[in-house]
Amino acid sequence: SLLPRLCPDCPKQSLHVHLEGTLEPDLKLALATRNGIDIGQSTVEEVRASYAFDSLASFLAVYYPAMNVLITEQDFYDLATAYFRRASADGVRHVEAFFDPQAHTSRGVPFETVITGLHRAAADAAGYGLSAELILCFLRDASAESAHETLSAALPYRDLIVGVGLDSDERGNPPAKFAEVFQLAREAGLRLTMHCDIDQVGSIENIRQVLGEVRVDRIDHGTNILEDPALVALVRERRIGLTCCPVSNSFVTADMKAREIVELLGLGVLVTLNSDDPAYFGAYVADTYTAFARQAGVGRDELVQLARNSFEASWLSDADRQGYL
Ligand code: ES4
Ligand code: ZN
Repeated sequence: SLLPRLCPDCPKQSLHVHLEGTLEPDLKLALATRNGIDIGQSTVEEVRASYAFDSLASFLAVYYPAMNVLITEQDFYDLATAYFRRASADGVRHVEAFFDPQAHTSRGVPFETVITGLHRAAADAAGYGLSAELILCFLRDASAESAHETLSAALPYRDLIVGVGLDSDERGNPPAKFAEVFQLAREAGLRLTMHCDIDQVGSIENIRQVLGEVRVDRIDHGTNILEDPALVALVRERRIGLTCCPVSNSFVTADMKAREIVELLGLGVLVTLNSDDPAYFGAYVADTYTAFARQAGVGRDELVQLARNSFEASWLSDADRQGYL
């Protein structure tokens, strides 16, 4: 049988984590106290009990209100620093982390407060052996106009972010809705990725859009690409990384997609394992590797390949990448 943790220390990268999804109950309570906010919960157990859901919609309904405790630059610093330190303990050497500025600017928190706190945490991570980059994620259930406004707010800080992504509720919000703002982001020198995970027949159309019209550099989730062998061949040849999140999938789709991940790995696609929202789904990166291996029935060799893939799929410069290999 498998060891409890198969790959606890093998070097890896974390390419699909939402920093707001790393808000652990103890930090949520501490920030609520610090900011004088009544969140209706006063113990870690109560907060943990509130982290309950069984679908994407019920998850998002818990996830966004929880962010109300994030107000000051220091709050964003503390959030990201707790994650970066935890990731470092899992053998993670490099993180490319999402943040959702619209979830904060819509509450009156300035973009500058968010980016300044997160960037300071990313810069300080070098002090404990981790490099960290930030990916600005647009909310796909907000308007394209709101995404444009967010990109405009971000451009003065362009050097503090490596790319842009797209998250939240995919249903009815296809990639093409954001093709123009993603094109502007590319012209500003940013890398592109989008969540593509909708769990229903016909979702392959969203994958066609991200690879065709939008021309992303990575796809977040994306295991349903297996529905079309021509698209599988395309991502393999373009070396487009798929940032899969099996434990997250097990919550919001009741399926880790382990069989699909193993199949894609066998086909030579650049699949990687990631934690998505570890404070909510209960697994950071090393535990995600272990949970996947158990479900998939694979061993250390496959996990090492997945960890290697995470280095190739990252947006490090080739020179920086060599330093890790
Ligand atoms: C997310 Cl699990 C999931 N799905 C879509 N958007 C998200 N943002 C954070 N977690
Ligand atoms: Zn995600």
